[in-house]
Amino acid sequence: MAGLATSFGSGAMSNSMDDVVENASAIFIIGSNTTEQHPVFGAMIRQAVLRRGVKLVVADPRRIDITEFATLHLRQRPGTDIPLLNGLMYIILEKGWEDREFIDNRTEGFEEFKATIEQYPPDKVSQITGVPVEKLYQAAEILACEKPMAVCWAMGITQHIVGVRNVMDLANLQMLTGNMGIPGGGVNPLRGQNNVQGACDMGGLPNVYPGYQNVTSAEARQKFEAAWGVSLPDQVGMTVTEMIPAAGEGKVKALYILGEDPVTSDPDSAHIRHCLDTCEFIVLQEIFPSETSAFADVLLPGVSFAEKTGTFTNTERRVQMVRQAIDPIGEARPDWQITAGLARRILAAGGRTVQPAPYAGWDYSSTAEILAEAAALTPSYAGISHARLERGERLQWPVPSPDHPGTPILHVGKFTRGKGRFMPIDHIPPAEMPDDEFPMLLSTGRVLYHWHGGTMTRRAQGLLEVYSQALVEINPMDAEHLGLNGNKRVRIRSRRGVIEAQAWVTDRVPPGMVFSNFHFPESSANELTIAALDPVAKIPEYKICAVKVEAV
Ligand SMILES: Nc1nc2c(c(=O)[nH]1)N[C@H]1C(S)=C(S)[C@@H](COP(=O)(O)OP(=O)(O)OC[C@H]3O[C@@H](n4cnc5c(=O)[nH]c(N)nc54)[C@H](O)[C@@H]3O)O[C@H]1N2
Ligand SMILES: Nc1nc2c(c(=O)[nH]1)N[C@H]1C(S)=C(S)[C@@H](COP(=O)(O)OP(=O)(O)OC[C@H]3O[C@@H](n4cnc5c(=O)[nH]c(N)nc54)[C@H](O)[C@@H]3O)O[C@H]1N2
Ligand SMILES: [Mo]
Repeated sequence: MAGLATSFGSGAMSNSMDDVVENASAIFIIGSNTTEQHPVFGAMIRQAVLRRGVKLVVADPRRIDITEFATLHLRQRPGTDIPLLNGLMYIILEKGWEDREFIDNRTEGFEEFKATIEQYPPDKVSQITGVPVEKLYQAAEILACEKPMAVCWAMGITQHIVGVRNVMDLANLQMLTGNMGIPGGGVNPLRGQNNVQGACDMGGLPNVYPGYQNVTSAEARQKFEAAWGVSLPDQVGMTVTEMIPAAGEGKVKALYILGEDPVTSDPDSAHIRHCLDTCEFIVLQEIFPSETSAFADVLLPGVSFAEKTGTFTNTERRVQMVRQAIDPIGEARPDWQITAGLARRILAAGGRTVQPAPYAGWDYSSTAEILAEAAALTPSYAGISHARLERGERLQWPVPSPDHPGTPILHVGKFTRGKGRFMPIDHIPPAEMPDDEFPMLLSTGRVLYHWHGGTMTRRAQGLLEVYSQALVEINPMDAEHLGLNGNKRVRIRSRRGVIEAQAWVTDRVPPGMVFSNFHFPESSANELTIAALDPVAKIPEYKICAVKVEAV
C-alpha cells in the first residue's frame, strides 16, 4: 500500500476530509469499510448524506454498515474491480457524460485507454462482476453527472495482485469525469495506521528518500550523502514482503523489526515462522509481547504514543503534534532514542565511514531537532516545524516554506508530472480462486473493536467484553449447507494452513464467501492467506484466497 506511487506522485489523499464532506455532490466508496475502519471520516460521510443529501455509491462485496446510508450498493464479486470500473466508464462514454474539456487540456493517452474500455460492455461486465446492468447505468450516471465526485478507497482495492492497476483505474475514472484538482473531488486513499503517511513521507519505503525523492536519482543521493556524511546505495531495496522470505532463504541474515508483528500480520503465517526461525539474528522493538517476540534474539522496549512527543502525519497529509502524557514505563525509551543509540554504537564500532556533515552522528536532543532536519532535506516538509504546530497551525504538505499555509488540495491546475496519463487497464483474475478442493472464497480484514494482531486491543478489558473471539462471517445459505444451526464453530482450511473459529451467520457476506479477521492469534486469517504479491507495490493479496469450510 505504501509503495503506491501512481503518476500522481505519492499515495495520499488528494483532498481533505472536510473538503470532501462539505463540497462533494457524490462520494464513491470502493473497498473500504469506512464506518468501522475509519470511524471519524465514516461519521463525517454519514452526516454529509443525512444533512446535505450527498449521493453515496458504495462498491463492496460485503453489506458493510455504511451501505445503510448508500444511494446505491454495488455488490461486485471479490477481485472484479477492474471490470466494474471499466464497465462504468464504458457507459459514461456511451452516454457522452465524460468531461471533454478536462480530457483535452489536462490529460494524454485517451485514445488507447478508450480502446480498452470498449472491451467492457455492460452485459459482459454484469456477467463478470455479478452486478445487474441496470445498477451499472444508475451508478455511472451518479458518478459522472453529480459533480464534484470524490472517490475514496482502502484495502479492498489495494490488497490484490492487481492493487496498483485498481488504483490506476480509479485515477482513470477521476480524469474521465474531470474530478481531479477540484474541491469535493479527487483520489482519496484512506490511510490505515495513525502514522503510515508520515512513515512513507519520511522515506520508510525501499525506493525513496524522505519526500519521495528517488534513491535511483544521482542528484537526490548526492544531496543526502552530503547531509549525512555517508555513501549511499544507488539501488532500490526490498519491501517487508520481500525481506522476510529473503531471510528464509538465508539472503538476509538479520532483521531489525520495529512496531510490526509479521507472524500475525503477514500472509501465510507458517511460512513466516519458518523464515524467522531461519534468520540468524532478530531484534524486535515493541511495546508489548507479540507472536513475533518468540523469534527475537533481542527485545528493545519502545514506548507508546502516550509516552512520547513528536508528529504523526494523517491520511489527509496533515502533520499533527503528539505530546507526551505520561513518563515511559520501566526501562522503555522513545523509539527514536533507541534507534539513534543503536546507530551511534554501530558508528563507534567502525561499521560505517562517516565524513563531517551537517546531519552526521545521530546526536539528536529532541524530536523538534529531527523535524528540523526533515524540513531541511524534504521540500514538501520545508515549512513545517514544531514551533508552527505548537502555535496551532493546521499544516497539510506540501508546505514549501515557513510562511506557506499548506496545501489542502493537490493537483489544482496541473499534475506533478504535467499532464495526467490515462492508463489502459485490463482485468486479471486473482491468484487463487475457489475450485473443487477449496470451494469457498476467503476475504480478510478487520472489525471495529480490534486492531490488527490485537497486542494492544486484546489488553483492553472493555473491548474484550464486546468482542472476545474471532467471528467468521458466513452466509445463511452456506451455513445451512454445512449443517450449522445458528452460531457454531467452523474449521477453515486452505493450501497453507487451518484455523478454527466461531461462525457469525449473516448476509453481510454473499453465498460462497467467508470473511475473517487476524485479531486473535488462535484463529488468525493469516494461517490461511496466500503470499501472492502485486508485482509493483509488493502488497499481498489478503483479500482473496480459496478455502474449505467445515462444521466442527
Ligand atoms: N478498528 C480498526 N480500524 C482500523 C484498523 C484495525 O485494525 N482496526 N486498521 C487500520 C489500517 S492499518 C488499515 S490499512 C485500514 C483498512 O481499512 P479498510 O480497507 O476500510 O478495511 P478492511 O477490513 O481491510 O477491508 C476493506 C473492505 O474491502 C472489502 N473487499 C473485500 N474484497 C474486495 C474486493 O475484491 N473489491 C473491493 N472493492 N472491496 C473488497 C471488504 O468487504 C471490506 O469492506 O483500517 C485502519 N483502521
Ligand atoms: N489477513 C490480513 N492481513 C493483513 C491485513 C489484512 O487486511 N488482512 N492488513 C495488513 C495491513 S493494511 C497492515 S497495516 C498490517 C498491520 O500489521 P502490524 O503493523 O504488524 O500490526 P500492528 O498491530 O498495527 O502493529 C505491530 C506492533 O506494533 C506495536 N506498537 C504499537 N505502537 C508502537 C510504538 O509506538 N512503538 C513500537 N516500537 N511498537 C509499537 C504493537 O504492540 C504491535 O504489536 O497488517 C496487514 N495484514
Ligand atoms: Mo494498513
